[in-house]
Amino acid sequence: MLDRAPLQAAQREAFRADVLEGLSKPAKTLPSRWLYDDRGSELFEEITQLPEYYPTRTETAILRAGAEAIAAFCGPRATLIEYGAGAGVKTEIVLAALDNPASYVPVDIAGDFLALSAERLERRFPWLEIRAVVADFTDDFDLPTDLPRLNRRIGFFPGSTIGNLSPAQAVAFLAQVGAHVGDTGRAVVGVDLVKPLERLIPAYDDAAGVTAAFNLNLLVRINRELGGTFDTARFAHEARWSVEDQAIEMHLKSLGRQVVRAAGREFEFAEGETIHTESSRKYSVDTFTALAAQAGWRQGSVWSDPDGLFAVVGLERA
Ligand code: AVJ
Repeated sequence: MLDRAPLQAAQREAFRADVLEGLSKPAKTLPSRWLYDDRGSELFEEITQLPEYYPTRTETAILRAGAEAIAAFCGPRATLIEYGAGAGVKTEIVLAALDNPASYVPVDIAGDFLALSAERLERRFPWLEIRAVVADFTDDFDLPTDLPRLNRRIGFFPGSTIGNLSPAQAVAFLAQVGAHVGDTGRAVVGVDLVKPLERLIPAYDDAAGVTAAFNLNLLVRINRELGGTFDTARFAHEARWSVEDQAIEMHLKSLGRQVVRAAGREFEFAEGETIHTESSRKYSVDTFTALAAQAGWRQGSVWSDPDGLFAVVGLERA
C-alpha cells in the first residue's frame, strides 16, 4: 500500500496557498482543480448525466462511432497514456478497439481513484499491462522508465479538460505530452467546440441545480479543510460567457456585503462581488490545431458529431 499521507499534506498546503492568494486578489479567483474533492467528483459525475450537459455523451458517441478509425490512427501495440484517469467508459471504448495495446498508463493526482479505476480495467482487460502514475499532469513529471521503448505511445486526453487550461498552460501541457510520447508518438484530444450561448449556458447552469451544487461545494471544502466560515446560502452560482477568452466562466457571487474567514484570514466581499472558480474554453478545430502547433503538433484526423458540438482531434508530431 502506498503511503499517501505526505501527498495529502502537500495538497492541503497547496490548497491553503491558493485560497490565500486567490481571495486576496482584487478580482477574486480560485484554481478549478480544487473543485474535485470526493464530493466534487461525485457531483461532476452527476453533471455528465444531465440533459443540458452535452459534452460527455457527445464525446462518448464520437469515440464509439469512430473507435475503429481511432484505433487505426493509434496503430498496433500502442502504449496508451491517459492524462487524468476519470474517463471510465471512454477509456474502455478506446482500449477495446485498439489493436493489441502494449500497456495503459493512467496518470491522475487522486491516488485512490486511480487505484479503483485501474482495478476495474484489470478485470475487463486481464491481458493488459496497467501502469498507474500518481501525478498532477499539469506539472512536469516523468513516465516510468521501464515502459516498453519501441512501441508507439499515444497521449489520450478526453473530456475537454484542455479547456480548463489557459492557452499558455495548454501549450505547455501539449509540449509535455509530446516529450512523453516522443517523435513517433501521437495524441488524441477531446475538444469542446464554440457554439451558440443558448446551448452553452444551460450546460453550465442546469435546471436541477447540480452545477450550482458542484460550484458551491468549493466553499464547503474550504470550510472543512481550511477552517472557513462561508455560508453557502449567501453565495450564488453563476455561469457567464467571456467573449475575450471564448470561455464559459463559473463564478460564485456574494449575495450581500460580508466578511468571511478562511485559512486564518478575513476576506471582505462587496454585494455582487464574485470568485471566479473555473474557465471552460471552447475552440474550433482550427483554433485548437493552431494552439497544438505551438507545441509541435499538427492535425492528423478529426472525429466529430453530426451537430458539430464536440471534436476528438488526432494529433501527429509536426
Ligand atoms: C471536466 C473540465 C470538462 O469544463 O465542462 C462541468 C467541468 N464544470 N460543469 C467542463 C465542468 C462545470 C468540465 N470539465
